[in-house]
Amino acid sequence: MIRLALAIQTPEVPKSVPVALLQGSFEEKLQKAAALGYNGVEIISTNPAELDQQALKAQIQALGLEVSAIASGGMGFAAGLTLLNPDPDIAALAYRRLLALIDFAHFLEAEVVTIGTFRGRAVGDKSASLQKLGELLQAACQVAAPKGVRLALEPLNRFEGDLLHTVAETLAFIEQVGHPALGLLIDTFHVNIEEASYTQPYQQALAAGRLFYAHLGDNNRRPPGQGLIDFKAILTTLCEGGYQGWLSAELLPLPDPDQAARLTIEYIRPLLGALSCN
Ligand code: LER
Ligand code: MN
Repeated sequence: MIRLALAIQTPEVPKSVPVALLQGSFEEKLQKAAALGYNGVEIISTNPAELDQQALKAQIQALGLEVSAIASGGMGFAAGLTLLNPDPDIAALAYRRLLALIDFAHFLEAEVVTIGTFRGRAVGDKSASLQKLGELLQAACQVAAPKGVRLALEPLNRFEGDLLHTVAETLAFIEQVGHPALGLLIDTFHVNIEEASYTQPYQQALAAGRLFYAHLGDNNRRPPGQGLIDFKAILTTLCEGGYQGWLSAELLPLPDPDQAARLTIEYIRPLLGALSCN
């Protein structure tokens, strides 16, 4: 079954992440997600060691929610940490935090850790940077896989990254790294900028058995239905391709963080309900 989640940030993240949803304390966010009918939450964290993880897990479970993924989207933006950072001390700290996110995912029984902007930008030669990124992700996958955690690498549009924009090139990179715990996160917002089809990238990733996770946001990064993207076509492709993972709202908090969460589920639930596979 395809399940719905939304991205929320934990209290230790030092800044408001622009694509995190819901207002209030962390517990209030969880309550709102459950009340809106979401199946799970994608947790944006930058330093899980600062959290009372046991209490957080109890709150999540008490509400009947699951954790769809642990997201690294706050690392670069809010904590200044990127895996390819030109400062070796910062890059080393970023890698240690990636391992902490993997442990956090394991603790919360989340199957995925996302890698989007957290990879950072190329330092000098792009192929050398990709080589370095491949080595880091290979090493992280070796830690993650025995814990039942997988890494989902996200193609990013050209304005937010300079490495791996399309699904085809990200898939080729993933195949080259060659670890079964490394796969794709496809975000409709980036697809809309970089791809030539709304559906073919999903078909390609599914056919390769590498679609681990999906982000939802319209072309203007507002909630689905507030822009131009053909979500019915994308959901039909996912369904027909046998996708059994999460769809997670990661989008601008417009018109406000709570309404964006409500508008997303009000639009996507009926589309999902009409699918023969769900
Ligand atoms: C950023 O635009 C994004 O889509 C996040 O998932 C990246 O970390
Ligand atoms: Mn995304």
